[in-house]
Amino acid sequence: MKKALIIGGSGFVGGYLAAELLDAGYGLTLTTTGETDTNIDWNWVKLDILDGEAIGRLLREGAYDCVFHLAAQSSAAVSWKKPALTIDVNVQGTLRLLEALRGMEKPPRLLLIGSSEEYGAVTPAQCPLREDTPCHPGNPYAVSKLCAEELSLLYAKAYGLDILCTRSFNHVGPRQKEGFVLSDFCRQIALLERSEGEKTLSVGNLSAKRDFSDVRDVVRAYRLLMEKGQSGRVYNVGSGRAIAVYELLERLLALSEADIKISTDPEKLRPVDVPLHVADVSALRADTLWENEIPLETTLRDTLAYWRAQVQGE
Ligand code: A2R
Repeated sequence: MKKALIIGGSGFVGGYLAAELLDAGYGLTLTTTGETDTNIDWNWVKLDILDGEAIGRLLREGAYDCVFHLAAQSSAAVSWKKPALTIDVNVQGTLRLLEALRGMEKPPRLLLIGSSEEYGAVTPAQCPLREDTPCHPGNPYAVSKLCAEELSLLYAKAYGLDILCTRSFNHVGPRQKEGFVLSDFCRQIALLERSEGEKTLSVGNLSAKRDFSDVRDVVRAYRLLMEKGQSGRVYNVGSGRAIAVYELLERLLALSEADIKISTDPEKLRPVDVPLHVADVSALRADTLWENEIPLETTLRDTLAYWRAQVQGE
């Protein structure tokens, strides 16, 4: 049985990745900075990624075959408010992990999870974005992710480490936190469905087109990359299809019986919003035979159902 470690297992993606790996027969350990007595069926370890000694100990004692590095300050919006924390966790944390790996006799394979935010301001003519498209990160989170990726590729080359990286496009689904567009829409709709009087949903820029995938498809791509991906390379993970945010909203509203109006909130408009981000996923497909399987309709229904359950009692 292959032994896997998920660093940052307690977040949105970690839970889905854990289920994917357990289903595929992996032995699994997950890290959290918080309490380890929740989800008692799973093997939790407490870890702060900034504690280099603790990472080294965990890797040596666990003798893992593979490590999925998910731990991050994962919000671009928060990164404007907390740039130092973002750089600490995303860059310094990754560096601590790389240092621990290079000190090992038989280091495990590492999959570093990056973000499409690394591409930043690109023109529609550059889409679909290939992994060799120049990156122009437009917020501290994007800078931190690109820096972590560059460090990882450098360590892979310099020290012969077995590392591969993703640039993951928008992934969505039940349990994603507020502050991400689909969760925000679903939560508002669920609350409005329970409210009296006029129902108005507040939105930001609806014209931006993004590449949305279901998180359950995304974690399958992570497992397949770990099993079949080429060492030392970066892979886009996305659907390869762009959908306008207004279309996402229209399709969600069609799933609700409530009569909901839309109003634009200037606070939610970004000073610079890139009109189109869509992935070229030919490398991921060629190397892993991965395809998106879950239709967007299913993702929208499941996420709205999750938020309807969440807001009960609010
Ligand atoms: O604090 P916890 O137990 O919630 O752990 C979070 C972990 N994390 C850390 N782990 C170790 N040391 C730290 N100093 C530290 N700070 C945060 O990162 C949690 O398990 C995870 C982040 O979860 P989410 O915010 O829900 O991110 P999500 O959506 O699961 O994204 C996974 C990856 C990230 O690298 C994103 O940047 C990328 O996918 O898009």
